[in-house]
Amino acid sequence: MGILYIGAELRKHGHAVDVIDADIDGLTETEMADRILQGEPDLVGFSLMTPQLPSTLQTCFELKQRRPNLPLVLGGAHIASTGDDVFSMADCFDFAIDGEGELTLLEVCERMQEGSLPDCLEGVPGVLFRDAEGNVIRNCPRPFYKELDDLAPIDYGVVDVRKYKIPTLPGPPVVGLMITRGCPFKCTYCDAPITTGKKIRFHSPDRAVADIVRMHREFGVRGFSFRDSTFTAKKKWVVEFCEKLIASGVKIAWRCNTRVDCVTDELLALMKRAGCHTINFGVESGHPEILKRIKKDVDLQRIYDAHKWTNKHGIRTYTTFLVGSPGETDETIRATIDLAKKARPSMAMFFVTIGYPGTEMYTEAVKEGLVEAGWWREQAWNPDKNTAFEKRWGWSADAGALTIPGFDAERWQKRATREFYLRPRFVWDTLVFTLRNPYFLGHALKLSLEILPLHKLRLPLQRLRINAAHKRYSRCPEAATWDYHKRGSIEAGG
Ligand code: B12
Ligand code: SF4
Repeated sequence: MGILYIGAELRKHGHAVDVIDADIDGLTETEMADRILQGEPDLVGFSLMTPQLPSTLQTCFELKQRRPNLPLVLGGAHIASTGDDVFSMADCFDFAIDGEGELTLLEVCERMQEGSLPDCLEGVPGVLFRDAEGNVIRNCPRPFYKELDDLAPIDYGVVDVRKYKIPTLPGPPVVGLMITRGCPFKCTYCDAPITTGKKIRFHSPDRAVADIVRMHREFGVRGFSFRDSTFTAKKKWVVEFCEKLIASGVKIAWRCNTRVDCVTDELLALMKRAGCHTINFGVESGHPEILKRIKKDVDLQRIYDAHKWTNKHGIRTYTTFLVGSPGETDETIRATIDLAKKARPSMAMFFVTIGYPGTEMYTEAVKEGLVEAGWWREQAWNPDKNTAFEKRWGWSADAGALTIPGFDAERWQKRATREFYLRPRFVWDTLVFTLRNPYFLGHALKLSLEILPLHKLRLPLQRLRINAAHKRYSRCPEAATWDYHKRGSIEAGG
């Protein structure tokens, strides 16, 4: 999504932009490099989260082999959380951008028209680069933008919007939107305040609604996924936004992420009237000690209340939990599973806790020997370890998972998923919902295939599916041992 915002800003200033979504198109690194070169670009930018590091470096490496002088730039959450670390891993890219990229990349593009790399990067805030002598230079950071409305609206015109969907929302197309940036909370496992700032910044409700209406009219978008870290952090803003959305008359379904202590019964009623279809509550644990330790300061009663109100208003709840946070034991995870069943979210996901770089949890886990320092340097995709669920959603990672002594996170993850989904209450709720909302049928069927122990039978059809997923997700098998420091020899070899 970040890259679509950057693309919009560049286009606004007259630059031609092409966006390739390797995840949506299921491209391997070589296919990605082919597609990039077909477009004959002057500059190529990659957006990467930590799990995408091996795959991105592999693509850069292939591009440098084939076109050594093509400038390549890295940006995104991984760079924001690790800074210049990537320079010590590889030199198959030219520079990197830390933080929000719209204005930084625009400035770089403009400088590149007059000067050449790397000199033209000197002094551009937010840029990290290697100078002519090979020293890594870290320019001063660029402050987070204060006025989001000054940025160009996200531009979905550069991708095939029909490919974007979320199985739990009516569509396609269903597109992502980021109406606010930043998060004031302090959850120890979360990277969002680092990558987007600790102070929350807002688009004006007028601008947000105008963007939605435009996308609805221009691309027929019916479903929106608001990816904001904590969408309802400021109640007054949400009320104004919902009222304006209702007044616009546009009929859309949307989902958002928030915390249980940032919703009220009254606010949820208004959100429902404005088209809110699903809320993703990040609950993480059902045990007060773990909640305290990960600095998710909410009390258990609030978790139940928020689910009760949300369900009452007919908004679906999609609730996420962590398995294997520091201090986790069989007893604390049992409390989490029991809470998940009792709170009755429409869907629940149980993720093995990962210590992402830059987070407080990472620092704590390294100190306590729960994760290896710099684990991302050695990571590789492990298609067999990720659940079918995660694979289909296109997001999966197992590197960086914490090792909690005496606790088997993977086993508990599977058990929690089975216990949650294989309950008569869940089956009944989902059946009723599917009968009322036929679009959900496909998803409900897939869900049953993934959750029921049927997959153990390895039906021929399923084996085909698993093989296809394997091909798609087993990107870059050599990544763990790959030596990306090969540009010099490539250049020497012509
Ligand atoms: C939306 C979202 C998703 C979506 C879509 C992601 C996408 N590709 O667009 C989905 C649901 C698919 C997703 C999945 C995952 N996500 Co996510 N996601 C987010 C979320 C909520 C918002 C990101 C966003 O779009 N922001 C809006 C834009 C404007 O900001 P941005 O992306 O940061 O981009 C700006 C800058 O980073 C920079 N930039 C970005 N790319 C580039 C590229 C270039 C060339 C340049 C110059 C600059 C630049 O400029 C952009 C504009 O200002 C963030 C949390 C948050 N609130 O920030 C987590 C977050 C980015 N996700 C995270 C993670 C870990 C994941 C997963 C790995 C989870 C998992 N374990 O499976 C997966 C990985 C997916 C994959 N295929 O590999 C972490 C990243 C931590 C890290 N160190 O990498 C975050 C920070 C949340 C967290 N856990 O703390 N995610
Ligand atoms: S988990 Fe949610 S509430 Fe906590 S810091 Fe991250 S985005 Fe904010």
